[in-house]
Amino acid sequence: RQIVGELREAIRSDQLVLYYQPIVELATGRIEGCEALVRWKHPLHGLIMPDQFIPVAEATGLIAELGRWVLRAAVGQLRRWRDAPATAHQDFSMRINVSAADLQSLEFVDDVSEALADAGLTPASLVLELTESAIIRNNELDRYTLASLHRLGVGLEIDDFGAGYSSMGYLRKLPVDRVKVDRQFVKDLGKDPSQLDFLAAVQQVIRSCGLEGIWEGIETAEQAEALRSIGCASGQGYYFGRPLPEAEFTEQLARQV
Ligand code: G
Ligand code: G
Ligand code: MN
Ligand code: NA
Repeated sequence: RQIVGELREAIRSDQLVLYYQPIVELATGRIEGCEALVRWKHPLHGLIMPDQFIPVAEATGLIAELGRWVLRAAVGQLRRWRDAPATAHQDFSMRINVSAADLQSLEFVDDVSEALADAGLTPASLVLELTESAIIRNNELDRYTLASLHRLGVGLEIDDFGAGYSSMGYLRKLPVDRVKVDRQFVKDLGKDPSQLDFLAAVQQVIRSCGLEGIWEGIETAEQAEALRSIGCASGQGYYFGRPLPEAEFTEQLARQV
């Protein structure tokens, strides 16, 4: 279809743009990292959200090229923030969303490694977010890629945890270090008093597996405080900041340093 050609052209002519959403340390409010979220600045249709074109990219094989663009752009941005005195932040990490198809690509690990080396960044400054559905397929190539990425030293995070048919079993087996809990769990906070007990139990499971939890979809101060009160370390959501273009996010970062 026409959109496929346009998207290919968009990747090559830099019509894609990254927005950045803060990830915050709940105890202090400090921005500890950000998630890069891609948008398409279409010359005629304006800003197009990823749910409108990521599925197209995945269905047509363009996702590999798109993923490489996102990787390069995100790593380059982190380099710029590290170099600017106002934002030079020692343990600030960049997160990117990785598609299931990326794990199937034999070059993916080399792409990540080269992008980091070219930008002069340590692997630990990059975290890859992988959806449960991508991880759970659990085939040989995925396992090999995950193990290689883990060995390289980039952070590996399960995204949208609990959104699908989650299996607790894999939390202990996979070489991941973080779990981002799906926002539906936080959304239900306040509806029912037992929901906080439930979230505390989820948090315990994550901890007992030696993993770090990141809680997403935090939209109010009450939600942030409730999560902090049960010992959750990190959060993300509109309460702390919406995804913002480079200039605005840079201001938000610079303000706190
Ligand atoms: O950005 P939004 O705020 O609308 O994100 C919608 C969805 O698109 C999310 O599920 C997110 O994981 C996905 N997404 C956003 N940016 C990227 C990206 O760079 N690569 C991939 N594969 N998915 C992305
Ligand atoms: O699926 P993934 O977690 O990668 O993508 C993040 C998506 O969640 C983006 O579409 C982003 O805009 C959205 N998002 C981020 N914070 C909030 C929030 O507090 N509430 C809601 N409803 N959506 C959010
Ligand atoms: Mn994500
Ligand atoms: Na998510």
